[in-house]
Amino acid sequence: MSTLLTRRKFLAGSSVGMAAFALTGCDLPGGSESYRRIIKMAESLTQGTQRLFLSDKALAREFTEADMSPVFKANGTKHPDGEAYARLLETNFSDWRLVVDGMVNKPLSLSLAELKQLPSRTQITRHDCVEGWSAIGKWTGVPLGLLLQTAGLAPDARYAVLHCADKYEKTLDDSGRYYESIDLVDAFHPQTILAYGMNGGTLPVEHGAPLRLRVERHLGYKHAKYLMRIEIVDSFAHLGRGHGGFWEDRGYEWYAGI
Ligand SMILES: Nc1nc2c(c(=O)[nH]1)N[C@H]1C(S)=C(S)[C@@H](COP(=O)(O)O)O[C@H]1N2
Ligand SMILES: [Mo]
Repeated sequence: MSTLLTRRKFLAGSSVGMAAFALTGCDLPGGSESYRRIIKMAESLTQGTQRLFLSDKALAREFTEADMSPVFKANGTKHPDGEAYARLLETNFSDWRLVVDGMVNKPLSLSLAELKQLPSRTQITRHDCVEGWSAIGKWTGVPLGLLLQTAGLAPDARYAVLHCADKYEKTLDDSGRYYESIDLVDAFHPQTILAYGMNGGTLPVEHGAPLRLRVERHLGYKHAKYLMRIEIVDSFAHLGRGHGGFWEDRGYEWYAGI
């Protein structure tokens, strides 16, 4: 089962091996150190790497512009409460950073402007919510796999945990904060992107600005909005109520495949 996959097994037997993970010491002008490292990584990505990630799982169906829903419902949090988010929004997210840390060799900290300059993917997909509605939308963002390759995963890394800015429920133990987790197969899946664009424009606040996950072969609640931090872990038992996500902690399936 995919959830049992560790990075070690993931890479075992692959001819891509460490070549795709090799970094050169060459400096690029501008941007943060994290940004420069990702740019170098993007240059060294080979077609073999892409095929490695593709071979494991099929792509979710992609649609055409003509299929796009005229109205895409917003669900769950539509505007995070609190001063911290209000301040970020006020300055157009110029002070926001995405942090990638946990079981990585080198943590990353990336501004929205830096994310937007990285290689991107645009996909038109159908979003299915457990509440019984679907909508087809166009998403643009940076492949999560690229960031994880650059950060470099520890041998026992197993999940990417997505920490969000919003508290869906106000609880004393802080378990109301929205979070999600996915395994490494989904994290490196080519359609798994961190989206800053929707339907050809900037990702609106109600849909998760400045950044939200798209993990296309899963139900709506896995697509975490208002991303702040991606933490690589070997277990999510210590997070929230221990089931790997806000809705999982309230009885929903962790895998949530479509
Ligand atoms: N941070 C956060 N992410 C979230 C939610 C939420 O309430 N907070 N709701 C989830 C649910 S149930 C769905 S269906 C989708 C809705 O995404 P949309 O608002 O873009 O339609 O976001 C998911 N991600
Ligand atoms: Mo949902």
